[in-house]
Amino acid sequence: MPSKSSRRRLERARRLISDFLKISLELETTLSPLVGVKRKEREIRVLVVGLDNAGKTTIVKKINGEDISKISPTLGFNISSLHLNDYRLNVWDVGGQKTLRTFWRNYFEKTDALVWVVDSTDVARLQDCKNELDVILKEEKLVDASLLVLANKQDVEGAMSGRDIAEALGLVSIGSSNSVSVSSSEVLSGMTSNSSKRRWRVQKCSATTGDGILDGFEFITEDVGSRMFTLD
Ligand SMILES: Nc1nc2c(ncn2[C@@H]2O[C@H](COP(=O)(O)OP(=O)(O)O)[C@@H](O)[C@H]2O)c(=O)[nH]1
Ligand SMILES: [Mg+2]
Repeated sequence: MPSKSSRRRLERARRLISDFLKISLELETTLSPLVGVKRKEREIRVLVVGLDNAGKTTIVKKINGEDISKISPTLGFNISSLHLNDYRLNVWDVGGQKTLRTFWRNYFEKTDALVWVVDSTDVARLQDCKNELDVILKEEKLVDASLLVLANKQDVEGAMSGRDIAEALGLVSIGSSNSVSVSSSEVLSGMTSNSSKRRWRVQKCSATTGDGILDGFEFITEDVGSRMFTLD
């Protein structure tokens, strides 16, 4: 149980984050001409979530070209910007520890794509990982967001395969291949089976070597791009 004072601190942090997000969203709306600019600039808002220790911060720092040798657990959030295929991806990395997961909903507003990072070596927490993903996928504000699952830490021997992870997360029903395609590099993709038309992809990657990360983000530019910017 967190102590009373740390609960108070968490509550204060939650309020601050929430106020900050409200102000930034209001600014975006008030300065309506900027919305036009936003469309021209082809901005995509990406939320990176997943259990703590999955490698979220390492992934975000790696795409930013930052030093990944000293990364400590994320208590608040990191924002970074990635230019890819004529899009600007604003990438939000949010702390994933159990006590911080209640803050995730502060970031859902206007999210175009969800990146769910999985530690492919953490078999013990795979069920926990599925449960948290199920909760987040039910969020009203995220029904249209594309889903990229990054099966991270593939550089570690014995890491689970993309298919193992897709099955464990319930994206692929075991023994069935309905609406799932598997490419030669073992990238799995499909649509979720609920009423939303969410497209997903499971991409193997390693934040340490950088392998697979940009391939995953390419899916976001393709999928969000085809949904949002077809009139441009
Ligand atoms: N071997 C390996 N370790 C990784 C990889 N990605 C992250 N890590 C390590 O996993 C730990 C947690 O990473 P971090 O980015 O803080 O995870 P977060 O809690 O999801 O933000 C750190 O010790 C990282 O160095 C990876 O692809 N391979
Ligand atoms: Mg982190």
